[in-house]
Amino acid sequence: MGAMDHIRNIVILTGAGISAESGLRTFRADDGLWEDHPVEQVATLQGFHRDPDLVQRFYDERRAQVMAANPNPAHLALGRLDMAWKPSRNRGELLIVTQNIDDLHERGGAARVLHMHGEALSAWCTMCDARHRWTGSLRGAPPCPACGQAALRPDIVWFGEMPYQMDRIYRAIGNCDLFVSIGTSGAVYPAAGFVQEAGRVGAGTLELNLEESLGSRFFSETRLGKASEIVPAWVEEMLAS
Ligand code: BJW
Repeated sequence: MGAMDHIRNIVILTGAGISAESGLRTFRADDGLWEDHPVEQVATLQGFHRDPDLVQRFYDERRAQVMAANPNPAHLALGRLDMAWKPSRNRGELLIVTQNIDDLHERGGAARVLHMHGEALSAWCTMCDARHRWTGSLRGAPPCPACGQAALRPDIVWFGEMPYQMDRIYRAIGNCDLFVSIGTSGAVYPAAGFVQEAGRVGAGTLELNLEESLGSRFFSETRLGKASEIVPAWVEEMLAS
């Protein structure tokens, strides 16, 4: 990678691996979430229509797990970077694009966080389009607090649905000098394609992951290890540059 002092704008993509050490299961590991919850049952609109109760139960459990989890040193390090890396401090822009539905980046101190696959602690009304912070259960079709209809679903982007805020994400990638991917397997598009997009605009590309991923060959540098160790080390490097 080029000299760190040429880096101004940073985009950081995170996936389930960054929250693994907080006790939240990843998807594609042998003991991952998809092992006992088939994707097509719990992460598609068709699955939801077929058995809403099953899907609501799955996300009720995920919501409870998220609330019981705490940010780990990787979230906290990104929180420090987010606080420090600002144009007003002669650095540049920063955006954390997370595929995760947990709120551990926010609780780890980061403010510039975009949840491209939705949020566990949000319910979306399919009748009036309102979104509500939701910490309890969605089973039994509770009424939407805004319109009263029993039309709330988890505010989650399922397969075949458009991830959130794609324009903003591509704009940030188009302007970045460094793209960093943390704890994601590179199996799910469009997120898996961001590294190539960043490469096209001449940005440096760095992968921080436990093991080689499907996308490793697209990165200019890959560092392997636990997020709780390699993310704080990288953040210290950035803050010292
Ligand atoms: C550690 C660690 C530690 C472990 N430290 N690291 C192009 C080609 C083929 C198919 C498609 C394509 N473009 C789109 C598609 C379809 C589809 C798709 O990608 N399918 C693939 C499976 C091939 N994509 C979509 O449908 C997306 N929508 C879309 O493209 O819209 C456009 C469109 C719409 C309509 C018509 C036409 C086009 C939507 C994708 C939605 C994904 N949703 C999910 C579930 C919801 C959220 C939830 O329930 O939590 O999001 S799927 C699931 O996978 C979840 C995750 O965010 C996502 C990514 O997983 P992630 O984070 O990478 O986790 P893992 O488990 O895979 O990897 C963890 C990694 O961490 C591993 O590498 C470990 O080694 C590592 N790790 N411990 C560091 N301690």
